[in-house]
Amino acid sequence: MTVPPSHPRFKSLETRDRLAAMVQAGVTSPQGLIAHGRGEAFDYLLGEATQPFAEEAMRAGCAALLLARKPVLSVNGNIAALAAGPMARLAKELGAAIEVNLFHRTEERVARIASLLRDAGAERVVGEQPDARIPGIDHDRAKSSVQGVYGADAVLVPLEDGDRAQALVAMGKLVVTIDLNPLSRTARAAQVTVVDELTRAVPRMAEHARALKAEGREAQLATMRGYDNARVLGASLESMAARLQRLAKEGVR
Ligand code: PTJ
Repeated sequence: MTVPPSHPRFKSLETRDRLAAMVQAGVTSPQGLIAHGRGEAFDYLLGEATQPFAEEAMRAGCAALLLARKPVLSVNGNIAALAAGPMARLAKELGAAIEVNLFHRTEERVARIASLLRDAGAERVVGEQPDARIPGIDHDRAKSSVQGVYGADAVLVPLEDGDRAQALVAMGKLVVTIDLNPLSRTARAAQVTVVDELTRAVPRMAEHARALKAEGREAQLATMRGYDNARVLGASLESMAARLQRLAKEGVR
């Protein structure tokens, strides 16, 4: 890392360095860098901060995953690079398994990500020996596991491909995503969309999960009943639009 911590964009530049190193280490796909850049652009529009509509979605997503019989968290190359430890802790809070489920799948990358997750403390990691296919998806990215995403009734699929998110919904699963782009097909297909940055959202979701466990099943059910993803997606767009209008009025310096 050549950028000093005093640089005003230090965190962003440090994250880019980490992703670039993880591409070289064979964990993240080169395409993951492009996906990250798109996310960064939307994070500017959010003000690079977790907004109330994201908190609401995180709480609903955690309630859904706690109420599920078989909750599963899906991890790809970007998530492994940026949030392996927090995903392992979230899985523990939710009693969930983790599946390494890749868009640009290679067996070497699956194995590296699985061992990264285990080193970070994850207890139940599957995906290395896929034994099922997600219907309606061509190519290797359909590969899944009965003990993982395929057999789950609720899934957290952050930074997900739109086709696969739609296929998971079509299988009858409750789909929770984290995606900075509220216009993406995944954001619109999911039943719960957390419009927030991954490294802010995952640790915060672990806190919501802990709180909801203490509140009990009735509170979890009430949280889900009161949740409306279309309203939350609308609020995210309104927040971005309002911020742009405010900046346009005040003058961007
Ligand atoms: O490791 P693989 O092979 O499974 O590939 C993973 C990527 C991410 C490359 C693949 O799933 C992909 O191409 O994803 P998309 O279709 O580009 O979607 C990624 C979405 O995540 C986009 O809508 C981005 O805006 C969003 N995004 C990117 N970085 C972040 C993010 N959302 C939250 N936090 C981020 N850090």
